[in-house]
Amino acid sequence: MSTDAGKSYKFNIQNGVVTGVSEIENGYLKVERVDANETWSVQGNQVVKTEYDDGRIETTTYTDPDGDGFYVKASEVKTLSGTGVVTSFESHGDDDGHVDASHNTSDEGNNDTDHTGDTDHTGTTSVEHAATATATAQHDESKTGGSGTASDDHPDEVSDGDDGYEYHHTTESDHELHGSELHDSVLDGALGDDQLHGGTRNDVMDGDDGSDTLDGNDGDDILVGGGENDRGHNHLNGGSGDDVLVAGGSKTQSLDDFLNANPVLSTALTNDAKYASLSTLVKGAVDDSGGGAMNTFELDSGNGHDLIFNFHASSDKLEIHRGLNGSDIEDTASLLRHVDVSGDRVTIDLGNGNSVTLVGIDVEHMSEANLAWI
Ligand SMILES: [Ca+2]
Ligand SMILES: [Ca+2]
Ligand SMILES: [Ca+2]
Ligand SMILES: [Ca+2]
Repeated sequence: MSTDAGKSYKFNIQNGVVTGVSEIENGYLKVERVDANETWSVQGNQVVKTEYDDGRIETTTYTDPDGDGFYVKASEVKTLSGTGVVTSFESHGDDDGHVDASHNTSDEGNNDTDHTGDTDHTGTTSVEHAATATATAQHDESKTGGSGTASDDHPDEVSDGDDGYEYHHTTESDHELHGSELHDSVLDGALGDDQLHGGTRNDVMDGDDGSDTLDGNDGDDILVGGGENDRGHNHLNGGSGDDVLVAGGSKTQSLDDFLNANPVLSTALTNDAKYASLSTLVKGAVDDSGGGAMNTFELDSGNGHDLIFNFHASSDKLEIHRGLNGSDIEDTASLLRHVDVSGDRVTIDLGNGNSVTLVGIDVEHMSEANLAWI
């Protein structure tokens, strides 16, 4: 959160146990009380705080990139207690221990051991996602992908979950589903080529196999092109709001590295029935090839702060509207002026307070072939 800007932390660590916490803010050191609802642990060179608050588990990771004993907050993941549903995922940038409270953007600092404290990043791109505010513990709808054949009766079934979501399913091939304007929706594609249109609320959409078109519309949405066996050509557009977009096709090595470094996120994605394709993807084998899937992520004006996961440098593309947000982004050269690379993350400032961050990607193999322009 922005209130964390300007803060760093010092930990007393004895025999691998955190025995004291101090917070340094604007040069002042303050000894923090360790509340009963929080536990601290040392994991490698990271310190992890787990806090239970109002039904939520908040896991905060602190890193000390330059080894000077002053830690900074690297990431913060909130999940619903008992369900593992991620309600908020946030990475904080601070590569070299200094923070500038006057900025509200910075590059991502999570897991950036190879980051060399580079030069011109301007603050903190804090990407925050709060799409899934409710639990799905009771929802045991296990998406099988179906047979791909049309169902006789209700190809477009709608049901109210007891989790606040309205569930839209289809067992019919090449179907079109529309989310609700009143409720958060789950749009569940089948094996064919589906068109999934989110409503204005926070939707969860999963294309599954086939060449799917996913349009999140307003709200903070989660869009998944398909699982690890997806061979489709998927087109994903989060729309406005802060969306999480996941490429269909095989799991990349760098995504796996990222998930391993963020087990809370991995567990949440694996457990939640709403992410059926993603769950198989998380558990699947690493194969950077993409397996023949092609995913296109369309970026237009006012996209908010989107996160893209499982981007395959071999086959996936960002499709960028020229001059979006009134920016000077017109081609590769102008785009590169807006790109900030931090470890296996690439953040592009798309202008006017909008950005996209590709998380856990194979930066070395990215090329112009990963860009398309419209
Ligand atoms: Ca599909
Ligand atoms: Ca698909
Ligand atoms: Ca939506
Ligand atoms: Ca968006």
